[in-house]
Amino acid sequence: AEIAPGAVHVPDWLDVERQRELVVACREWARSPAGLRSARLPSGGVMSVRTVCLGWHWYPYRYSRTVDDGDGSPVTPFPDWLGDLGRRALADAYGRAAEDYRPDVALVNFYDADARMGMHQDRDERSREPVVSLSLGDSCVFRFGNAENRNKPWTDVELCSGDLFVFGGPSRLAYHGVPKTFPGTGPEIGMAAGRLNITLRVSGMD
Ligand code: MD3
Ligand code: FE
Repeated sequence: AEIAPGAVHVPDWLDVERQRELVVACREWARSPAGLRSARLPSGGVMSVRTVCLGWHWYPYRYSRTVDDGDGSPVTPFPDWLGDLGRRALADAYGRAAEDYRPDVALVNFYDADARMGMHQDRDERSREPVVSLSLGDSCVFRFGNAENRNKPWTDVELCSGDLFVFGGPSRLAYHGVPKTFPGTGPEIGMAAGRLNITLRVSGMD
């Protein structure tokens, strides 16, 4: 379903076996040296979501090759198979070839029952190529807003385990957030609890 120009939701895109494989991969990434951490905001706040970065390290509000706001570990590489998955995702969502889509960053966000993500824009990438989002585990309310400010109008969409969402074109700079998750709603895919979201992006870095 096209929620807005360039914002396409494909429910149930990943079958349960693929979801399990991604959960296994996320667990390995979380154990790597540059593993799960809660980003500290310049305001002094700490994000309630915990994140693993692949390819490039993201911290508010830039990208680096090493964990510059932590112990300086090298960032876990972005695997080729994840780029293939991103191209298939874009092709399925937009119904067109996507061989030229070359994501080089993945942000893996883990939400426990209390975690939220406030309304924000993703503008730290130096490219305006689409963002691919994959959801695993508990369902959530995903709030998709407008490109002008963090306020209404917005559309609330329920995102479930296995759902794909692609944000490109005029939707790439829309404000968005996750005001709520629904604990205990996830399928049996090897996650004890919580929600995972994987986003694939083009950093525009070299
Ligand atoms: C719309 N993640 O990592 S995914 C983020 O569920 C982020 O963890 C949320 O927002 C999550 O920055 C939402 C959906 C999403 C991701 C990136 C977008 C929507 C987007 C970039 C531009 C526009
Ligand atoms: Fe975002």
